[in-house]
Amino acid sequence: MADNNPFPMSREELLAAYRKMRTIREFEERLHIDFGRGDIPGFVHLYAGEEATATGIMFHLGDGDRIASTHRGHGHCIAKGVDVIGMMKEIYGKKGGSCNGKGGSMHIADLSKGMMGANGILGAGAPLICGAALAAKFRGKGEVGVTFTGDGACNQGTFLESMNLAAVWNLPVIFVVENNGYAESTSRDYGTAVESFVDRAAGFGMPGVSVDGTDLFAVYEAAGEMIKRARQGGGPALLECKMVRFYGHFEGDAQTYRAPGELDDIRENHDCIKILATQLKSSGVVSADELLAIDQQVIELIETAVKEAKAAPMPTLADLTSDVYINY
Ligand SMILES: Cc1ncc(C[n+]2csc(CCOP(=O)(O)OP(=O)(O)O)c2C)c(N)n1
Ligand SMILES: [Mg+2]
Repeated sequence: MADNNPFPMSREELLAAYRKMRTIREFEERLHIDFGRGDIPGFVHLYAGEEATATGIMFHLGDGDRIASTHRGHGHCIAKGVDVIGMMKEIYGKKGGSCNGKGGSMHIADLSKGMMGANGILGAGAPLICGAALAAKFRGKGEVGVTFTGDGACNQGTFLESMNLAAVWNLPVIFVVENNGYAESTSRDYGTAVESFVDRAAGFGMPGVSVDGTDLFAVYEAAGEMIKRARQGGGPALLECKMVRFYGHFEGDAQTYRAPGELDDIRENHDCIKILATQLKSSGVVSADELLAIDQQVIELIETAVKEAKAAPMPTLADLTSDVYINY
């Protein structure tokens, strides 16, 4: 393999990033199939297509850094290090899941990993992360908070109020706007007046940058600078990541609002994993065989996760009242 690495990550980090992205994709593709078979209860929103954003950002975070996620949160969880088998059990509604099967897809949380929770309420992650960032500021260890918000949810008052609060209190928060072009079936341009979400950052006195969210390295570098600045007391920033989603808003969405050929174009020309794999192979830093080996290991991991999720017991009636209140 060539010594000459043109990427902003080491060879080991490149392989780890590829593994994360493939794990998210395989997890989501499998949920798509299993949900279609009727195996999964509840509601599921898939993150497939958006993997480069979660991975590029989370690479800079440790367990002490907090994130607040969205209704489309599986990718954030996996990138932040939440156990994949526990997540699969959770989505199947089983005991032993990340929240013992009582949360499901939209409430996966793991505080030991700094993952404060997926969230079914649009715009609710932003005020939560301000609280976490305020605590981090008082602790003084340089920890940061990152909140993810979709292009639709950015129009919620909670999001805008949180940006103001974070700026006034100089909190270590990164507001990540995941702009996938749609809020359910409403296109971004129909629901939002500004050209770019970055235009809003100046209105709250913070820097903002817009990147191609399907480009792992663009996300990685922009997030890295903002996170470093926040750790050093520089305050909040906004990062817009423009991206695509491979599936409908939710599983079962007929997607009649898509233009003809739109999905084919997305899969063909805007697949962040395909783009990364091509870059890695053509640079000579990573071989095709190394990537294939990772693909195989990821497929086996997800197969194991599904088997364990199916075999795990359901929560009992007695479990209904546990974990409701915290004991001090
Ligand atoms: C406060 C609130 N209003 C409305 C909804 C219903 N809802 C769920 S997802 C969604 C669209 C979100 O779009 P966006 O923020 O762009 O995120 P994406 O689904 O594209 O990731 C809506 C309107 C909700 N969950 N919460
Ligand atoms: Mg959206």
